[in-house]
Amino acid sequence: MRINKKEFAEKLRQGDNILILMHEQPDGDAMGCAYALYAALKKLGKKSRVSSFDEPAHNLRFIAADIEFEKFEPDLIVAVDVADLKLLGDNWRDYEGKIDLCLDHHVSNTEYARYTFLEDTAAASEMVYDVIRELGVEIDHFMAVCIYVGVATDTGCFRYPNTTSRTIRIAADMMDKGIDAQDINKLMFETKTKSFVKLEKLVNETLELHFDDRCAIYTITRKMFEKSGALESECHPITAASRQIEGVLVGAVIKEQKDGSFNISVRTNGSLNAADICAELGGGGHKNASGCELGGTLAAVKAALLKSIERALGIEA
Ligand SMILES: [Mn+2]
Repeated sequence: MRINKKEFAEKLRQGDNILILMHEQPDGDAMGCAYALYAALKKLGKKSRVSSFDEPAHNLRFIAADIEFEKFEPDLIVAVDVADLKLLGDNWRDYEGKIDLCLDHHVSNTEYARYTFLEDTAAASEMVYDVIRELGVEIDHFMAVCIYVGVATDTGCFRYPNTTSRTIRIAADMMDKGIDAQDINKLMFETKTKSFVKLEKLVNETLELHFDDRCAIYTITRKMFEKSGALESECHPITAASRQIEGVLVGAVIKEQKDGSFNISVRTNGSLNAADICAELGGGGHKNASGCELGGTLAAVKAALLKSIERALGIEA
């Protein structure tokens, strides 16, 4: 059932021991949402903890660094920025039918939770900002850092087409709380690990251009991860790079997963709909940023992806 921010805040108020779940390989928005909400609930005197299947990326660990969670049996389970239960990770079945609340900004949300608060915002952290205000909790420095990290991540540091004036107003509000936005931006957007640079070099060799150079595809194999020592959680800049090539309307990254299947990230420019491209392949997401997962050989996966992209580009088969 769909609920609004007021009802979402009300349901949170009813819980005492609240477990917050993030998707696997949590990104800045997932971390921002979860930890800002956690901090707000603590302010209300509730027990809370954040849980995720994977460790956050190296450049996001500072958020959780000083936090020690208490142990408790949850009476309320909340998922934030999680479009589909399966995105919780390999143990997703443990939570089947058990998610009470979901706060999310993916229009493809499968409404797996009892109550879903869904808006089409640039970052889910914008919604958490609203909820914290609805709860009547004052946003402190830590929450401000979390929310800033969230909105900055999902807007590519305020450059992606999903960025709205409201996103920037929220970021400005967080800066007024005294956060060092420059420091956070440097860590998140201007710093690469050496292992990532090695991975980038290998991945650049895989670039393929299709459909009169309007489509760019990069491939990342397990071997490349092994060779470079880079982590999966570091791959976001490669995904972003796929649509940065001049004239490219759709960029995609095909990433081999540990179980041999493939994770596909699709990014589009302008009016081309990435969610439509991924929906045909069983996935979904946002208009300019979506994803899906496919089994089979790399060649078969690439062929299926190209077919869907071809259709989106309106090319006759
Ligand atoms: Mn998000």
